[in-house]
Amino acid sequence: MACSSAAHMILLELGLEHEIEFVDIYSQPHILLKDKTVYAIINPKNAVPALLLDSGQVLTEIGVILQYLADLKPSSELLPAAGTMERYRVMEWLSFIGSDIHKTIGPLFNPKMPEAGKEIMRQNLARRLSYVEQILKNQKYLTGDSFTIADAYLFIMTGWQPYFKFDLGPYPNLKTFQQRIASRPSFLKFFEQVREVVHAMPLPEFPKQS
Ligand SMILES: N[C@@H](CCC(=O)N[C@@H](CS)C(=O)NCC(=O)O)C(=O)O
Repeated sequence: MACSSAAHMILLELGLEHEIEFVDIYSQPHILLKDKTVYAIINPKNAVPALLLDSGQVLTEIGVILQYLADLKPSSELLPAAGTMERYRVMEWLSFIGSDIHKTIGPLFNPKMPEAGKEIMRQNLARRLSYVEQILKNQKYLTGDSFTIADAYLFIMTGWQPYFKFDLGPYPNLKTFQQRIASRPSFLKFFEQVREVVHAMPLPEFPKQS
């Protein structure tokens, strides 16, 4: 259920042929579940996702991988054409989710992060999600009424909240957005594919939060 799940969902959304390798990012070093290959050999930055292309090149960074995939099938309309203002709007969201939401949530998973630091992160997150909540008041998705790769990314990020006990109660529009995407065939198929792995690898116990 890491951020890489957004790429997995988009692969299914686009119907692109692919293989998924699961990575245990709780083990040190991180390893591939399949054969215990040390993951840093594939991505020296040691973070998922990494996309191995037919050319042999490895592409990393979720915001870029999502654009790369969507550009393979422009007819899917998951991402407007390069150079258009609509495209920059999606990129604007990808950047905001990546730097201001994703990296605010990450520390909440870290058992070594002091509670006071986590509280600051939760406050920052609340401020940023309030902005998202306002946007979703009058439209179904982040950039309007069409689902894009940015929605998949936000969906995976905010789907983490039961794990770090961040209450989505004050964000009813965001909750509706979550439910809307959770009923997409791509998510249902994704969940079917990861269910066994997720159940076999429960997340570590997180310290209780006030
Ligand atoms: N800059 C990377 C960050 C990806 C990232 O934070 N991945 C997390 C999972 S959501 C991870 O692999 N963490 C393991 C680690 O940092 O050791 C991106 O945007 O793709």
